[in-house]
Amino acid sequence: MVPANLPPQYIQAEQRFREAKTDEEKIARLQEMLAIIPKHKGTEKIRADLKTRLSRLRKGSAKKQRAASRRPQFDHVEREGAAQVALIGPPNAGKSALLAALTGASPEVAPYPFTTHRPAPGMMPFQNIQIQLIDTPPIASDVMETWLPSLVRKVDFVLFVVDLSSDDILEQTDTVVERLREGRVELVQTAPDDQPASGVAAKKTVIVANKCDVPGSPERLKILREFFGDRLPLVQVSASTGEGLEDLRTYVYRALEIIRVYTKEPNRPPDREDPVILKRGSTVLDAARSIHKDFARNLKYARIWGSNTYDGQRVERAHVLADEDIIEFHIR
Ligand SMILES: Nc1nc2c(ncn2[C@@H]2O[C@H](COP(=O)(O)OP(=O)(O)OP(=O)(O)O)[C@@H](O)[C@H]2O)c(=O)[nH]1
Ligand SMILES: [Mg+2]
Repeated sequence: MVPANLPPQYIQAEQRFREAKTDEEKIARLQEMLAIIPKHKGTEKIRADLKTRLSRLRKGSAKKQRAASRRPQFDHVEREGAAQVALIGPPNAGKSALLAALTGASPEVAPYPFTTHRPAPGMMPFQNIQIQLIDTPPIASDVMETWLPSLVRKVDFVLFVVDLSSDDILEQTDTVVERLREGRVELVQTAPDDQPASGVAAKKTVIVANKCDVPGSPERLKILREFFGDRLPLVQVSASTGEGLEDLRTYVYRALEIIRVYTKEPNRPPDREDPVILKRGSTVLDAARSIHKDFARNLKYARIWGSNTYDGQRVERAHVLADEDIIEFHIR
């Protein structure tokens, strides 16, 4: 007998379950139904039934996973722009909404969890450069795409989006940290320069506390800060109202530790449209190398216009460049 008092969210989730095509999607939907269904005597049978279906699907899906190496692995997104940054986090935190707000891309945003299934890139403008952001599927205690940690390993920076409208914010945040750790990715405040190809990868991360527009968010932010504040830096934003998004762009640019350098030819103005992107600490020689290796070999000296030099100052190959320096190469 079906009890008549199932909430409308459950009926909707059930509808989505029926529309689900892949096993992973079905698993996610069943979990959603289990999370929504009221827990009392009247729903006991349904819950037991849901659990059985879930465990059957999981077994089947594990078997399929072992068998099918043809199963798509989305751990690689073609790099574009000045850097690659991943948006990760628990279900429904607003990762896709943030991608849309920051890049103008239009991923699927929905009021229920487990909406995103594949990495979706978009380009975020910052001043005169573009930074690639990648939206990813959610991480929860029992759902994480197998390829996700490996995608996170490859990015330059991580935006760890958490949900200020959720009462489970601490638990959700912890779960993401733990699950990635199992995937040998450690989210850290500052990462060392040289990362191992295998083993644990330390990824520079900021917690982006999203939905700061909702009631109760200041209190949840405070709790979040208490528990995670000394491990990871934290910024608050709202993808809905746009609050904090401009600061977030600047934050990302600074965190990437990159500089922009403009090249010019003698007696010509510099090209400010298309800067050369270099790691902070790069030298004149590094800049020449990034343009062409012959260029580096034949480089005699350079002239610099910028904040740390006087205009047109002649510098040697080992001179360290600053953000927005203009550089004129002189070749033998
Ligand atoms: N109030 C408020 N709601 C938001 C904000 N950002 C996102 N939302 C809502 O939160 C819900 C989930 O947003 P999504 O962007 O789909 O979340 P997600 O993290 O991509 O979810 P998954 O793909 O399922 O992991 C949607 O209903 C959004 O409209 C925000 O800043 N404030
Ligand atoms: Mg999403």
